[in-house]
Amino acid sequence: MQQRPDAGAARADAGLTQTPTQAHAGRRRALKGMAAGLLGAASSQALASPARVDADPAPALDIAPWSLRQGEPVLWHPYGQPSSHERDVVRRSVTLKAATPGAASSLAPLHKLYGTITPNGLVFERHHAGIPLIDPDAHRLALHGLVKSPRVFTMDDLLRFPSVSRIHFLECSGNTGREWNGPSGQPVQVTHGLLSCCEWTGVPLSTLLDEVGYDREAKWILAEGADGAAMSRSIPIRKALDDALIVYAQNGERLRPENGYPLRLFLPGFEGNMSIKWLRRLKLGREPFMTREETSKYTDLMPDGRADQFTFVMETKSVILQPSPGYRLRGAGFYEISGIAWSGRGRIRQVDVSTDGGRSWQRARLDGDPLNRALTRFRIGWQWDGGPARLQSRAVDETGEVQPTREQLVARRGVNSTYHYNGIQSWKVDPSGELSNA
Ligand SMILES: Nc1nc2c(c(=O)[nH]1)N[C@H]1C(S)=C(S)[C@@H](COP(=O)(O)O)O[C@H]1N2
Ligand SMILES: [Mo]
Repeated sequence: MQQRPDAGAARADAGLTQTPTQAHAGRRRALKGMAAGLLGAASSQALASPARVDADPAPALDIAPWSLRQGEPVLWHPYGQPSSHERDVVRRSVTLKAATPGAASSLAPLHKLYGTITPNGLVFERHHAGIPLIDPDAHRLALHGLVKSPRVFTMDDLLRFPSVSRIHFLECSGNTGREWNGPSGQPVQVTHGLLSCCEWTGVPLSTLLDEVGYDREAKWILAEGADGAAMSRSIPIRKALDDALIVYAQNGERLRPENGYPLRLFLPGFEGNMSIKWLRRLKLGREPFMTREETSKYTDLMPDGRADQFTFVMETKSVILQPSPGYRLRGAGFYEISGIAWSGRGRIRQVDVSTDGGRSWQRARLDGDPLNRALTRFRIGWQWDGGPARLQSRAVDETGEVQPTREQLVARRGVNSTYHYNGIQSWKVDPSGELSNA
């Protein structure tokens, strides 16, 4: 066996060999910063040290078996995989009450995601007729209707156009729908998991419209998928010219089959349903096309029995992910509360957090500069006194739109709606440390 370099020296470089007294003093400094209740943005950062005050460092500095031998070879997994210890960080599926087995969705494990980008293997899925496995060489995108020169593009054609990469969230308008009638008892993966955020790469739709010379009479575009559901929606031309993308890559690699490979439409901030996957056709017309998905479905039934149609924008919303139901707090003391906020109207301006069910609020700190129509991470320190608590977050976007309480939402829209629920979410904390959606 090979001789190891001096492990102690290597660890001293990494700053891990503090004497117990040094560690103790540092810890005391950190603890002094802890006021009662929520800790504001400035003070909380220094407090998140997980080290135990009286821990004896000696056993922890023993050499572990994996430090004494060669590790797995390079290309252990030619396509990398998470640690086997993260086996439970997976999408969960829900089969919907539908006549076909392909009508299903899977939910992203938001409670185990820590930044704002959803890894490709964990992006939520919503299919109306399963996942078509498409040969990219055989795939075509037709652009026709009110245009000067109709065109059929191959994937190779599309890859030659000037491209952009942008970070945006994608949310199904059915997300959080089960909270309309009050707390569902479900954890955040189930209540909010029809949500992801990726870096999307493709061609601006406006570029393709210029290419075919669109007629100024055209006000709507029909987008149609190549799946068995032939999913189709009408897109206002204004959105198409503004920020719509014809996407072929997510998070740096080509789209996954379940997210639209080889080509999808992407409409930033609009309900997920309109971002047609496996895109095969765009047809320009004067009127909306009144497809099944925008007449019978994806409309919002109001208390007076009428339905709102073409409710495209996903409203201002936020949710606490850590901690959330499934987590258990281990005793009174410091915790960081962290979650995500987003708005289909633009950037997140502010997120406030309450630990007393909305009686008092404190401003959370936002990571970096919030991006347009993307998830924004918020964080705030919390000193739990060990008593009952109720954690809530409330987002405000750059247009001044404030995330409503469930009561405010119900007063405006009744409880007939399925889609577009963006109410403030509440996690109950028991003195035992157990969290629940109650
Ligand atoms: N062709 C096609 N496009 C589709 C769908 C579909 O079933 N077929 N589902 C829509 C719905 S309802 C949503 S919420 C999003 C989900 O995208 P994702 O599966 O990549 O998360 O795709 C939309 N585009
Ligand atoms: Mo959806």
